[in-house]
Amino acid sequence: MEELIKPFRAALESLDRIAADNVFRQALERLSPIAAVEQLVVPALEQVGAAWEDGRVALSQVYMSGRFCEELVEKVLPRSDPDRKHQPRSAIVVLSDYHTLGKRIVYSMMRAAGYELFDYGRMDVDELVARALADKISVLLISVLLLPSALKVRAVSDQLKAAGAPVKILVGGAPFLFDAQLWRDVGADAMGRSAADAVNIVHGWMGEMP
Ligand code: B12
Repeated sequence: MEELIKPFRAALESLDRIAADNVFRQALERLSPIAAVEQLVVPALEQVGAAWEDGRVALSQVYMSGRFCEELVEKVLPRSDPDRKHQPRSAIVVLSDYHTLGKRIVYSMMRAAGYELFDYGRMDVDELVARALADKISVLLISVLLLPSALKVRAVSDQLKAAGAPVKILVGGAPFLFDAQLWRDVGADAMGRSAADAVNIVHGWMGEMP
């Protein structure tokens, strides 16, 4: 897959949607859709992000790369699987910031693995707490890519605990990848590095739940 990352990234950075689509199709000839996303799309976007940090690409290129990838992912990841699992009431959300691609991938992967969960889209703390309580959520997946958003998980956790709601919080996204201790500091129950982690962790929790 390594050899496809370079041309895929080049296609993204030159805003060549057709070339990006072609490289993605080549990946799909060898890999499942979710594996193609995790092994091609995610590393390529990370490299585009790193190039932006070094001043080698413009923010507009990062933005368009994200948009192209969203379209590709939307086309190939299944929205549902008929073989649903018995499971705790679950929801996924982007807390406060506007980085939506990671959440979309985790959501699709969870659903492809047979989990049904609410997609809350993007919310701020108060709205999220109110909605999770109203929906009687037991497992809350939170995606953030900005550090200030990550720090807000603490308020979500505290408010849910104060309301006596036994909600397990699973977090993921860039700030938690940069700082391996951060998930504990903000009161989460676990951190996942990938969409596959999300499935495995929730599966593990199911065994512990009534
Ligand atoms: C694309 C991108 C954007 C796009 C977003 C487009 C979109 N629709 O999502 C745009 C251009 C809009 C953008 C804007 C900004 N961005 Co930006 N962006 C990125 C970039 C390059 C890639 C993010 C991405 O989509 N990756 C691909 C997805 C699939 O990966 P992912 O989100 O990490 O998700 C995977 C895992 O983390 C995990 N995961 C994610 N969520 C969850 C949840 C759970 C429960 C689990 C288990 C797992 C999990 O699974 C996913 C699949 O493998 C990152 C760089 C990086 N290293 O992450 C910066 C980055 C996140 N951005 C950053 C910044 C600073 C900004 C801006 C403030 C820039 C600016 N000055 O305007 C704005 C803020 C916008 C806002 N208010 O939210 C910083 C954040 C630093 C920080 N931690 O605080 C980063 C890290 C770049 C950097 N190193 O500086 N950005």
